[in-house]
Amino acid sequence: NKWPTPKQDRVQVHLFEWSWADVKAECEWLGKAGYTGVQVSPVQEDIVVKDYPDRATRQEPWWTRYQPVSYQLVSRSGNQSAFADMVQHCREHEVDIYVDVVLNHMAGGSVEDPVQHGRAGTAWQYRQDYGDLYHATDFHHRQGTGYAEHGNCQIRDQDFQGCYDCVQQCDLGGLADLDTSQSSVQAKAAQYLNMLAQLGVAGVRIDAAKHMNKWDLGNILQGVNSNLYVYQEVLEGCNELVTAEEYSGLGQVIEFRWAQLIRDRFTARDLQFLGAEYMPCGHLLSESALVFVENHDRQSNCHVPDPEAPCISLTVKDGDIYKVAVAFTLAYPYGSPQILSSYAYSSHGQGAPKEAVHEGNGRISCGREGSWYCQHRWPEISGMVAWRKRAEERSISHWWLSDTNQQVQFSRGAAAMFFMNIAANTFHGRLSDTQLPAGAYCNAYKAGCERVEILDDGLTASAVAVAPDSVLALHIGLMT
Ligand code: LAG
Repeated sequence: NKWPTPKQDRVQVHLFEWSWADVKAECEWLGKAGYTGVQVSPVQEDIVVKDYPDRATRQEPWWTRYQPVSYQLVSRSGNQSAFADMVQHCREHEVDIYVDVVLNHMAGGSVEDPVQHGRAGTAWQYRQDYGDLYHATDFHHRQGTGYAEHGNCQIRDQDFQGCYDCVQQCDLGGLADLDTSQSSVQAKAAQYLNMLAQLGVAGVRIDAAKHMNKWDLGNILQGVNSNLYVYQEVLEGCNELVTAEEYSGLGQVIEFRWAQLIRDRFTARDLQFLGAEYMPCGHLLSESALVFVENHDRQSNCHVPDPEAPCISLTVKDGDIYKVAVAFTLAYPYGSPQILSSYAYSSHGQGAPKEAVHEGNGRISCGREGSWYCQHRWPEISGMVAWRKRAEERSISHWWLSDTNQQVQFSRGAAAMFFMNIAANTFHGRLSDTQLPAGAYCNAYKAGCERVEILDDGLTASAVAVAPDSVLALHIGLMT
């Protein structure tokens, strides 16, 4: 298998907009906590935006990174040597680095735009030249809506249901759409991936994969001469012409329907119909799916109301119920989970904090006003990463749903037990058979040790109390 799929006990974190130095400083802790990979923001040269409203306190809008100018490794996060240094250091701590690669398009604009310079100084002009890398003939030129302004058609909402080729050949929001059917374009993309692999990168997220023909993408990946772990962004809505399933032969696919299911069930506060089989309009096989509760795009849609892109995920701003939903995603044996680690923002493109504050040990200081959330460090999340690791490949046993549909309990064999309460009141009672060996356990969802004793018959020795929107999670790796 050229593109190895990760085992189920893998959990990766997207350190959104972190610098290479900050990722490097985090890796030792990440490895110990059980994280096996980090997705970093796009690494290639991007556009420079000088004029933006909050430039006194914030970096440029995060989305500049999705507008490639060249494949040189120069970004806000650092240069190539800092990147290579991070990759090596993280590998030493058994943490893989995954790069978000943007192969569908180059930087956007309109045909009137003058020559500009990218972050590494590369001269580029919309659709005409991107340094020596791409020129006008490397892009799609398809008639249709928006052609006059952009020199190519623009993807319209109705295309998702009505025009398969438009989704893949027109521009995504003014971003110059590469004609990936050309072998010379494929070769350049493959060369970029090979360069990353050479530096020790273990995997790639393929940005906007839905907007590239799967055969073209397959050809690009054929040109890669090492074992890259591939996961593809195919934002499948229901009833769309381009489907997530089509891409599963090339690697994993980000399963947006999981995020949808999670949001639906947890906001309805009803834990019936919770499981892969209830995902809206189908689901990928577990080994093909990458699952998440929140991602960087969703955070922005949900935090900043956008009539054109309504909020369809739970996000960090939902508070305790979000933590429970992430914990459940980590406990449930479906797909490979990705945790988003982000910062608070209040407008769509808002950039990362300008000055990251650091702790004495060199790691980012989290949780300050306007700063990084560091969701991956929260005990509710990191404790569940360790839980998932202990559960290994075991499947679910003893699923129990309360009469009110607001508590669920299940085990992963005799290794791990998960109980969640999303009622407005504290749950008091003894748990049903946990399957666990007798002994004294700590709740993996909480910092410190909230002690729970399990008897020979797998039952709790006494009543437990689980607060509203909270979890009791036990595993054999956390006994006292
Ligand atoms: C993705 N997946 O398919 C990324 O997850 C998503 O974050 C990217 O959009 C998108 N595809 C393109 O790679 C982001 C922002 C957009 C932004 C774009 C390019 O969500 O808002 O567009 O990156 O920077 C921006 C402006 C647009 C403008 C466009 C072209 O917001 O108004 O039309 O640039 O100039």
